[in-house]
Amino acid sequence: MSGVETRKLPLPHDARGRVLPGDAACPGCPIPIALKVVSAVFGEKAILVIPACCTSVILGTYPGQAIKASVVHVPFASAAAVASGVSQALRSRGIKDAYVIAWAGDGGTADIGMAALSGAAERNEDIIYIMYDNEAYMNTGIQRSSSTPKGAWTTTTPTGKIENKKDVARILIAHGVPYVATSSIGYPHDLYSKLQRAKNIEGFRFIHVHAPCPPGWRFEPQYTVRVAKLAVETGLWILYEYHNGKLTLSGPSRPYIDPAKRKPVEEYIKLQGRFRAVTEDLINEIKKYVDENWHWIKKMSQ
Ligand SMILES: Cc1ncc(C[n+]2csc(CCOP(=O)(O)OP(=O)(O)O)c2C)c(N)n1
Ligand code: SF4
Ligand SMILES: [Mg+2]
Repeated sequence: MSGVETRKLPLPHDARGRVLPGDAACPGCPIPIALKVVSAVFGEKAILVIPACCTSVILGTYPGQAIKASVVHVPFASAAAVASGVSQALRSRGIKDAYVIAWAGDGGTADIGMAALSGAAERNEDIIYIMYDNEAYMNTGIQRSSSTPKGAWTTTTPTGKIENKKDVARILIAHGVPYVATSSIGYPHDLYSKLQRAKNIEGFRFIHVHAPCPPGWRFEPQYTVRVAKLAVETGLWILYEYHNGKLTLSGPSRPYIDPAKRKPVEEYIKLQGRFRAVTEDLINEIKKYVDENWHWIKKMSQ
């Protein structure tokens, strides 16, 4: 398709070997997919700082942990603060060949971790912050977060969430940090390129990874990647990078700047049981939300 980034970077062969089989993830979990890409870029030089979330359970504890990288398990609210401390400690010891990566869920980022995140961004700490967004507190039984989208069922929004999803990437752009990107587990090569770019930038880098969760979103485990791709193809999730004050739309999202090329949002919604109670009026509100987001993207990328 013209205008679409078709470059397929081979992911290093041993990436798979660094995220070990037999972890505690549910079938179809998006987290090991994203972690394999992170491992492909940073290998054993990654120091992952992980607050309480599904990933803490999936990876487990040393020496039985399911990834070949350093992992620091930290309290729920503290990922960005601890990552800042680890980064400063490495700097004071003159260690330059390690990458401090805060890896947190949407609850740990958009809600309880927001103060620490904002502080680290404002100080321009030399860390990479990756928010994997499964759009609810999954580890504790599917409670809504501020990143849950409008209309979605969770155990704390039994008739569907009323509010729109909080846009964390935009909040980080407003902090003026060197690098912000949105990504998706449905496009691992796009995520790979963004992590490579982030690796070579100094200061605070933020990457927001859309991560569909089969039990939490109520779809069958074989559809994880399909749901992730549909989010992009319907224009609901937009892939872009913000670097040096400039916003660039990423290859997989480029066709969808044209509303005529977007798939109907119903295609995304109907695959997920969490949207079962969504009405036609709500679908129209979701469509309006999609259009507003694209309007912002167009304005920012001019
Ligand atoms: C201060 C505090 N409050 C609540 C918890 C319980 N808790 C552990 S993980 C979690 C949910 C995390 O949600 P998210 O960050 O979205 O990650 P996910 O589980 O979805 O991967 C909660 C509420 C905790 N560990 N600490
Ligand atoms: S609840 Fe969702 S994010 Fe958590 S381990 Fe299961 S599939 Fe993965
Ligand atoms: Mg979550």
